[in-house]
Amino acid sequence: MRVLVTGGAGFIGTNFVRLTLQTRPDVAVTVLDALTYAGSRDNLADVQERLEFVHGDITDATLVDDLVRRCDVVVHFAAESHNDNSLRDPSPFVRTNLVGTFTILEAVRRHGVRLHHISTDEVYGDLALDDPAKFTPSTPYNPSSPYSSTKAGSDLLVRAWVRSFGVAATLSNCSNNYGPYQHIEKFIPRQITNVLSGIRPKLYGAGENVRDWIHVDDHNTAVWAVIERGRIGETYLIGADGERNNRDVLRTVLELMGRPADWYDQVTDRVGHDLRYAIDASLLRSELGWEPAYTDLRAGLTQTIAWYEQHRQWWQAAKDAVEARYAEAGQ
Ligand code: NAD
Ligand code: TDX
Repeated sequence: MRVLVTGGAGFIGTNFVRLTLQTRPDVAVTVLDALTYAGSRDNLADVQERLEFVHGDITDATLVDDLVRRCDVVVHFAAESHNDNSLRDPSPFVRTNLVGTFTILEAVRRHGVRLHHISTDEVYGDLALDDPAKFTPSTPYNPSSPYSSTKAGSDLLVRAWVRSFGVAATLSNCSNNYGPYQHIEKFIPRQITNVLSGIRPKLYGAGENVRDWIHVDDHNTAVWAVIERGRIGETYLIGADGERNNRDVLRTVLELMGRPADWYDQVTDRVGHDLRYAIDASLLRSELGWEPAYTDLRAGLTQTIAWYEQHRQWWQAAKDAVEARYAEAGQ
């Protein structure tokens, strides 16, 4: 079986490719990635002999058609993925997340190729902090940001192509990932690399917003469960019951890194900041028999901190520019 992994040089895609090469020797991998600021070929340098790497854009219909024609399954990770960037400039989000997904859909439709579309819980909007409810596959779509609205639009395109054209697609909407290779613009790696650089961590507002954290490897084992055993047309929510508010996560990082619990700055809050995300993954667990391996966030954070300590050369060059961009927004 040949799998085409779009966005395979980004955070989750890199981990997906590495997991696939480790656990599925029969699977051949082609990566299609535009190598934006968020993707790097170096992420796959030590496994490059074992895959085909194509530097290209998912909106390039001719290229996408050729690659899709030669594979059995497309796993579609490629996206613009950061909310704060989408508030500064939404245009690449519309192009990649909407036009790019449309381009992939037209190619899988032409060639009858199976698609698994990767999405986010943010398409459902947010929950109140005191609401015991969680997101389920029937929660109405209500996205808040340019990022989440373009992901929501991409999901709706996939669903429509399943219904109207019989495209063989599955979808998954996952909660917040953490782990190795995550870009340092994101919350957890930003704070770890701040501490490693002697910079005080930056918490938006009071830090009461809740995210439902999952280790990236657990996300990717769930993606494989859906590819192998999921029902066509179905949406699977992926989460590992990891709800924590941002202040608690930051205090745990500070403690694990030997800093005082209050060694951080409260900075300008994100505009339209979603309050809480929480995933009900019972369909994934009951129907597909998936279970997460990382059930202890502290242990997962310890491993992640060690990775950033040991991979300074991976993030150091980007650090000043990322922090300068945040500083412009008072963050
Ligand atoms: P990322 O930003 O780290 O990586 C995105 C990758 O896509 C990069 O390698 C980039 O070069 C590539 N890319 C961007 N535009 C492209 C284009 N036009 N053509 C080809 N490649 C392009 O993102 P991530 O955090 O790894 O997220 C991957 C997917 O998972 C996204 O679809 C995202 O919405 C979804 N997701 C992420 C999370 C999370 O917590 N990070 C949670 C749920 C879902
Ligand atoms: O410096 C920061 N300080 C801070 O308090 C940053 C960068 C973030 N935050 C807060 C904002 C959020 O409440 O931390 C939380 C997590 O922020 P992000 O890492 O930017 O993630 P989020 O906006 O929740 O979206 C993430 O999860 C869902 C991914 O970036 C998306 O791609 C995914 O779809």
